[in-house]
Amino acid sequence: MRLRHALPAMVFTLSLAAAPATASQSQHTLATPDIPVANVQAHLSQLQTIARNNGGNRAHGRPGYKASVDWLRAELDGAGYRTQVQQFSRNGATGYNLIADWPGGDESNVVMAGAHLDSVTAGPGINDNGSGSAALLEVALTVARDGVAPDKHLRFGWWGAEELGLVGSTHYVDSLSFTERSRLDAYLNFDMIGSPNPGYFVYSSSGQPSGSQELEDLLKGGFAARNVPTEPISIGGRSDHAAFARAGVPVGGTFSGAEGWKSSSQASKWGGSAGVPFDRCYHRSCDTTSNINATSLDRHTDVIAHAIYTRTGAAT
Ligand code: DPN
Ligand code: CA
Ligand code: ZN
Repeated sequence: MRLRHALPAMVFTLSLAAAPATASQSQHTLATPDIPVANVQAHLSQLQTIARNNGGNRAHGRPGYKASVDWLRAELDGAGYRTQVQQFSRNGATGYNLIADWPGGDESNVVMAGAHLDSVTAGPGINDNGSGSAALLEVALTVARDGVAPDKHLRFGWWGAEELGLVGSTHYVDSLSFTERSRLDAYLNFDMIGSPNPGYFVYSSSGQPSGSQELEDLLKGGFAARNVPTEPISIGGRSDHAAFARAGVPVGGTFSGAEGWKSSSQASKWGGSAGVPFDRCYHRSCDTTSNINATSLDRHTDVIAHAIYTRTGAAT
């Protein structure tokens, strides 16, 4: 009799002890979110309105850039991010980086994702790079809505003056101490992800300083899970991952194509038109919300969320 009573008591004790572990585990195994593309498109409309109200662009040193930073910062502050605006100066004008930290996680293991927020002066810069900027904003808001508590610390960066030669991101990396740099576990870059004649490119880790096979596989795996074929691409020094790579931080990213032309084999696997650019409005006034392929924007955004949730330990 004693034994038969003792057994259920022991099971009861074990299950009590296991309960908190199960609760915290369920936070760590949150499914990768499926981000509604309409939310990302709404941010792009906002950026286009900001450009329209400020002389047609969101370029460094122009009022449309600062208005973009102010809007983005308010969105992130409202969601519970710790935000900072970092200033620099270039060509006689003040530039701004916006850094947003999600409170919590291991600050000696920081996963950082970034996108440049400035446009060229020719137009509103909705694909280049409203798209990467809006996708990161929506992923950040999703993290907040989900109440995600990742193992690693999560930080987002929106860079100024990329179009003048990667100025903002370089300034940010230069501003970090050796210790702060060594705490960066990864830097993921998103520059043009909604191209109207889209490709599905993942930054190649080979031949890229600080290229990371792990990050390349993580991003490729995100597309593969959605049955989207990818190609590796060598971006070299053409976007904001470059300064992080030089500092020895593992880098990766995705890209839907700029002025280059889609080949016929690319058109057969991805659809769209061969023999024309991925983005015929690259750096032109027609880079508006009409210059966005919603399927590309949706897929890249979902893959960004997958990579961020997985790399930080928010999802497994
Ligand atoms: N650096 C981009 C721009 O802002 O013009 C274009 C680009 C991005 C080109 C990534 C190639 C690869
Ligand atoms: Ca989606
Ligand atoms: Zn760009």
